[in-house]
Amino acid sequence: MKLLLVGGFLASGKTTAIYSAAKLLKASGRKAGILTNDQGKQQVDTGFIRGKGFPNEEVAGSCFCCNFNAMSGGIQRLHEDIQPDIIFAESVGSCADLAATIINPLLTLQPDRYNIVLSVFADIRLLVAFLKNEQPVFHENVSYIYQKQLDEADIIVANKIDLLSVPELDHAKAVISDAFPDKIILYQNSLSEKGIQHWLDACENFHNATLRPALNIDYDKYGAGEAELAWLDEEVGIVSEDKNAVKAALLLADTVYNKIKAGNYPIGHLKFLLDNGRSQTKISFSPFGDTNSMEQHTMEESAKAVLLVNARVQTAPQVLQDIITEAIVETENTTASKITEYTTTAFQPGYPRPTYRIIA
Ligand SMILES: Nc1nc2c(ncn2[C@@H]2O[C@H](COP(=O)(O)OP(=O)(O)O)[C@@H](O)[C@H]2O)c(=O)[nH]1
Ligand SMILES: [Mg+2]
Repeated sequence: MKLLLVGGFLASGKTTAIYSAAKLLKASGRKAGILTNDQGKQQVDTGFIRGKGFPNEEVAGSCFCCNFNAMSGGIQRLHEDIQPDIIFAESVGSCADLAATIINPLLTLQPDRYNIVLSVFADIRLLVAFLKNEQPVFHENVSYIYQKQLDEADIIVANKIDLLSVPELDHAKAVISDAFPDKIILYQNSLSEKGIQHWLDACENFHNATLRPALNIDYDKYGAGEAELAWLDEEVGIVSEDKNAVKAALLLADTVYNKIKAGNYPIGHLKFLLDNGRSQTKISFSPFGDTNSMEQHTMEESAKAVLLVNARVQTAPQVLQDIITEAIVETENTTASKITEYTTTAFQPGYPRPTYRIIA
């Protein structure tokens, strides 16, 4: 079974690429199953993938490596339920050491079953800034995770090349190929079918059934990196007598983003799933995210909407909780809407304790 394990930092474009690849495969009569993952329990990515109608299993409340059995169970269920040609498994963006904790255990437990490729995605702008060590965006322990993710890749996907000019891309290619002379590197635009097809072809052509070498990783530093980041998951309901619940939801998203920016808290990924009862849209702000959701989205207006917030930001959980509370009050006042918090959790990921760690 072909298992495409898709790792890489927060907001690097993993879900976008998986969704586009699954669509392409479907168009050519092939079936994809998708396993989503996050330490949070209410995942924008899971809602997005299910909303698009793709077969999905989810590992929630833990990364894959710390709940290996949930991950392998999810793969097994996808296999039994839909007999997919390919399974995509997207690991949470703060996770590293996947070769030793996921690939090697799968290859050891069922040696003849899996044909695994680990693609590690990176936003090409962040990758170049990281490699040139220019004004680090994140704490050094977070950057440590970033480095370790790249070190163990079978394929590095330097993504979002459409956001660079031709000279910038040439420069980026020189910096990246210099840093990873022995790796397969794809320079990709995941918004283009051609880019996605090229990635799928590279994964199809990659074969390595042997145990991967051990990554030299200091778990205390890795754990400290994860602890620098705060997670907030919150679902709110918006009711508007003036039938502008969508506008209120978009304003809430922008207000949360602007407050995080104003506090200078580096954004790993700030994402929202907006549902007006008839359709859904995903809104994303990344470390370089200067997207304004009000300009981007033209969803049909509605008297009611539900907004799921997933914020992964370098700060303390309470800071995120306060920001969302303030943003709700401001949005209610500006739009004359009523916003109810249905569920909320804010936390830091715990120390990584993998179920298995098998080294070659
Ligand atoms: N311009 C551009 N944006 C991209 C590309 N790939 C992903 N994105 C955007 O990057 C953001 C984060 O993408 P997502 O797939 O959710 O990242 P993940 O956290 O790694 O799963 C979203 O706004 C995507 O639309 C790309 O190749 N080009
Ligand atoms: Mg994702």
